[in-house]
Amino acid sequence: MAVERTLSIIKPDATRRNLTGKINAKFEDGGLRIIAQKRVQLSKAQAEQFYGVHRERPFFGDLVSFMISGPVVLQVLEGENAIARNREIMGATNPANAAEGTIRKEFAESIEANSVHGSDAPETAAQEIAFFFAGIELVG
Ligand code: IDP
Repeated sequence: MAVERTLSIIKPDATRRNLTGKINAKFEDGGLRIIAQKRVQLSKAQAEQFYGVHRERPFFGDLVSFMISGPVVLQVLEGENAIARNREIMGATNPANAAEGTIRKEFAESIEANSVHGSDAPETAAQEIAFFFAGIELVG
């Protein structure tokens, strides 16, 4: 297994309910290290670009509106197999299908307001990290 980095976003439904600390504890207890973190308000253009791969999906407009409905916490997580590990800790996209103990099972409100984003592959992780962070901000 290799040490990897992945982009995580704590979404507006979770920041609104003051769940940042509880979600971070799941990452840290799960063996991931938070090597960068910042709380920001995304612009519409940033959210549209970030989720550009979903532009043709019927939920795209609602997803962008949701992602700019309040602050998000952008993070880089590091650890062994971090991309897959983070997706295990997050749980399935739809909380109805998420395993016990996962972030989405415990905290997600719906398939859209599902509390966290995590990169899905090494190439997207590298792109997503570079989209939000400068190299100097990553302190491993
Ligand atoms: P992921 O976040 O688990 O990787 P994706 O399929 O990449 O899932 O979808 C990105 C985000 O779009 C999801 O996390 C969720 O917020 C939203 N989303 C996905 N599918 C639906 C849907 O069917 N309805 C509404 N929102 C959705």
